[in-house]
Amino acid sequence: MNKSHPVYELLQARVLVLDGAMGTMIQQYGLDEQGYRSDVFTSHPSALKGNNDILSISRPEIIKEIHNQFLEAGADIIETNTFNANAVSMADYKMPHLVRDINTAAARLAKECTAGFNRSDPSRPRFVAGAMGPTGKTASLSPDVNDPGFRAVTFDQLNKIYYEQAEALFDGGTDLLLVETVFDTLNAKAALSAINRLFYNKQKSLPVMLSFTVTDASGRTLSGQTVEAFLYSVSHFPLLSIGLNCAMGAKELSVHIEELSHRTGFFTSIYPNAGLPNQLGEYDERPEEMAVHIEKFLQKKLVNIIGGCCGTTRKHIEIFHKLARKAEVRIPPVIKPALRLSGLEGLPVPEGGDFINIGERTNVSGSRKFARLIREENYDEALAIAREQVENGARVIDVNMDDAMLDAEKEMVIFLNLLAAEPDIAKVPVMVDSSKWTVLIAGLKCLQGKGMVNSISLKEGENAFLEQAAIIKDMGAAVVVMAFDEQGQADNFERRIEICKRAYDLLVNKGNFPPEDIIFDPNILTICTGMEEHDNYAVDFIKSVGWIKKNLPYASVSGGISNLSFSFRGNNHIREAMHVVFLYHAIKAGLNMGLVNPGALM
Ligand code: THG
Repeated sequence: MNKSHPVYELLQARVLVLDGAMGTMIQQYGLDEQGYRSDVFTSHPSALKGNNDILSISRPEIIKEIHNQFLEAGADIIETNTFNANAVSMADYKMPHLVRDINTAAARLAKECTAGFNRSDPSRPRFVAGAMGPTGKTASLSPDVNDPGFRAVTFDQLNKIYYEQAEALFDGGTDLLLVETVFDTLNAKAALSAINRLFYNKQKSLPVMLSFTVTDASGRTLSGQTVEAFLYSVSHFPLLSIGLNCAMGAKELSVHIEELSHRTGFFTSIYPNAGLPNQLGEYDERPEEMAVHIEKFLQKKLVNIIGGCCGTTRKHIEIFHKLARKAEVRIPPVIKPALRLSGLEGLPVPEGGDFINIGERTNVSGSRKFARLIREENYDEALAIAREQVENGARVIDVNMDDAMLDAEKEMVIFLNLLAAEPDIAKVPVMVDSSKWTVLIAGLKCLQGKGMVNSISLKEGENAFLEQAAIIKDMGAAVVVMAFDEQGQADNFERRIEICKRAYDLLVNKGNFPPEDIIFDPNILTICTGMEEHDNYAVDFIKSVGWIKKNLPYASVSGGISNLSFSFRGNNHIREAMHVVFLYHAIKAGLNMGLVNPGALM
C-alpha cells in the first residue's frame, strides 16, 4: 500500500471533511425525464429519471455545481457521482455498457473541481474519492425466503463488476477509492479483491476508504454481522480508513463508531444520514442538530473523517468544516497482532486465550451420518449436525465434502450458502476443509466472515505454496499449514519444526503474509497401532507445539485430535479418554485450537 500518499500525512495532522449527499442535492434541481436525458440520451430505450449517475454525462454542469458547493463549504474530499455506476445497478436502466464512460466522466468532473480549488489555495489540498456503492444485490443473502441457499449474485460476478468500476475511476484520475454503504460484507470483500488486482495490474495503488452501514439498533449489518465481525472480515486489506455511513442518524451510530474506533488501527470515518427518516422517508435533521452529535465524536476523538450522507446539504458541511478545524486529531490505537476470525460474530484468538474447539463432524469423511445426509441431499439434517456442534461448544466449524461419490465443490457451495442463512450456526467462523484447491476457493467465496482455509502445505514446492497463500490473503482468510513438504509428511519432532520454520519464513518474509493468520498443524498421527515407530507420535507432536509457540511469533497451532485414537475405532470411551489426556498436555504446551467432536469431549 502506498502510504506515501499525502492524505496519510494530512490525516495525522487534522480531521478531514468529506462532502454531503449527492442525491439530495440533485433532487433540488427537480429534473424530469427530459432533464435527465438532456440532448445526449434522446433515444435511450428505458426511462432515465432517477438515474443520477448518468448526469455526469448528460448534465455535467449540475454535477460540477454541486461539487463546487461542497468544496466551498469546506470539504477536503469530494465523492464522485458514481454510487450506482456499476453493471448490476446500471442494468436497471439498460445501460451496463456505459459503466466505464459514466465513471471516467464523473472522475474527470470531480477532478476539474478540486483542481480549481487546489490552484487557488494550494495550502489545502482537496481530494477526489471514487465512490463505489454496494450494488442492489447481496452475495451472502438470498432474496427468496423460500430458497435460502439461492444467491442473486456471486462473488465472482461482483468481483468482475467492481473491477470494471474501480478501473474506470482509476483511469479517470481519482485520488482515492471509497467502497461505501456496505451492507453485505461478502460484496465488500469482492470489491477489495478486485481493487487489489487492479492495483497489481496497474503497478500503482491508491488509498482505499471503506464505509459500511448498520441497519438496526444492535449495530448489525443487513447481512447480520456485528461491527467487530465486520472489522475482522475486512482488515486484511491495508485500508486508509474504515467507518460508518448512511443508516440511522449520527446519534444512533454513536456506540457503534465508538466500538469501531477503539478496535481499529486504521483511520476512521463517519458520514451519517441527516437523522432518522420522517414519515415521508426523508432525512431532515438540521445542520445544527446533527452537528451536536458530530461534535461529540470529535471531542471523544473517535473519527478522522466526517461528512454527511442522505439528506445532508452544503449547510451541514459548512458546520462540520468549522468543527473539524478546531478538533483534536484521533491517533489510531496500535492493535496487537492476533488471529481474529469471524462469522456473524467476532472470534478473537488472543495469545494465551481459551482453547478453541473446532467442530469436526460436518465432514463427509469424518462422519458416516453427515456423509449419508449430504449424499441424500438432506441438508436440513446436515445443518442440524452443524447446529448441534455449535450448541455443544464448537467455536468454529470445519466443513469437508471430499468424497469420491460427491461433487465436492458443488456441495461445499450449497452447504455454506444454506448455513449462512442460519444465524445460530453462522455466528461462528467456518474452516473450509478440502484437499482440493478449487474446493477451498469455492468455499471462501461463500464466506462473508473471516474464515480459515484447511489446508495448504509445501507438498508441491515453494512457488505453489506462496501463490496459494497470496490468494488466501487476498480473500481475507487465515490459513492452516500442514507439516508436509516435497519429501512427505513430517512424523518426528525434527521434521515437524524444520517444515514449520521453513513455511513460516516463506510466508512472512517472502509472501508478506500476516504471521497471526497462520495456523500450523504439525500432524496428529495415530498411536497404539501395534508398530513401535508410532509410539512417540503424540509426544513429538506436543514437543513441536511448544517449539512453534516459542519460535514462530503470533502463529497458532491446531490439529485433528480424533486422529490420535483411530486404533480404537468403535470404542469411544477409550478414544475420548485418550483425547482428554492428550489435550491436557498439548494445550499446556501451547496448542490453541483443535478439531474435536464437541459433544463427546470429557
Ligand atoms: N488436520 C487438519 N484437518 C483435518 C484433520 C487434521 N481434517 C480432517 C481430520 N483430520 C479431522 N476430523 C476428523 C473427523 C472425524 C474423525 C476424525 C477426524 C473421526 N470420525 C469417526 C471415525 O472415523 O471413527 C467417525 C465415526 C462416525 O462415522 O460417526 O474419528 O488432522 N488440519
